[in-house]
Amino acid sequence: MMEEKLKFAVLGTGFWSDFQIKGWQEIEGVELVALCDPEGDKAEESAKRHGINRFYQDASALLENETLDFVDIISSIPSHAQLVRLAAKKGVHVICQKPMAEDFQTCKELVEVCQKAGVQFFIHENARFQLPIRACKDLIQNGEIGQPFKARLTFCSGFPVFENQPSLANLDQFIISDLGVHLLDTARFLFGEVEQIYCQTQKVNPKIKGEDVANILMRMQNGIDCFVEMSYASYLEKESFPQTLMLIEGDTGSMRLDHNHLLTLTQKGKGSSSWKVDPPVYAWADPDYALIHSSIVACNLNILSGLQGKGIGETSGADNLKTMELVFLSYDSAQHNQVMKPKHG
Ligand code: 89Y
Repeated sequence: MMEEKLKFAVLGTGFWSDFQIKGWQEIEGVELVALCDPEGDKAEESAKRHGINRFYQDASALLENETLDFVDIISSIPSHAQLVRLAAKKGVHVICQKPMAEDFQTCKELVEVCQKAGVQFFIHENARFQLPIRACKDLIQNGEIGQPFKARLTFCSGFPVFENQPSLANLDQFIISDLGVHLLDTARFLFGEVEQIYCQTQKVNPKIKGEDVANILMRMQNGIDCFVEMSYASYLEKESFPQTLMLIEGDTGSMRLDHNHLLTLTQKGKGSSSWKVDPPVYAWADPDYALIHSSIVACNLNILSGLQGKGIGETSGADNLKTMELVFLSYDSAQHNQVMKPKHG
């Protein structure tokens, strides 16, 4: 017998939602039934672009009128909390874009609200689903570099992010909450939880509100030292947006993830070998973001398996709380020039 499709609505129809919707349309087992955006004709225009019949300006009206299994919240960061609460109250499962909320207290509250309402809560945190990052995790798990003791994750770019996403320029907290959240989650995915964290930030671009450079040093619970560096003020020989470059060292070897998804494995006594780990490129992807856009599909598939009870959705609200704690501890660390220790890891 054919399985019933899970019906869902998208809340928020800005720049990112087009790709998120296309990502869902790659996947069987779900049906997008309605869209909502409070701003002008945005929901109607998005509905036309994606062939969806029903659109709303008011999320409460949408939740009142539609029979849904879940919502995918792709709206502005300040609106996440209210929309998560609204959907949970209606007994609808929730997927919410990263970063979950503007402060840690609210993140904790949202996880609790969903738990109490008996609805599943996932964060669309897609970086850990990038194929080259998965390939590195496999190499670590297969023992190819022995016991890792040191890692560097680098995302330093001069890509004009504010052209496509102008709202990023107005965030009081910019690069760690928008981008660092991906890198910190990737570090947790690869190396486990964090013992302590120290961060320094800078604002180089005078036209934006928040910080655009952050350097974060973490000691992981298993003893690995992990340095995470990010910048949108870096004009480098090779522009690598939107790739996270990595160097991971273990006691019998190392791996380097380089530009154009080139992975190099070096093993003691055996030398080095390199190969490409290219992600699938979808026709609808923006070429500048193709790597991220392919990870949208992989992330959605994982969340869907969680919603259907077929597998474990890795990026549950409860799991993502640990990533969000690192985001806010990074800001605290930079503000007070202090090493911080997570409580929830
Ligand atoms: O919003 C950000 C994200 O999630 O990936 C890259 C980005 O588009 C700009 O930093």
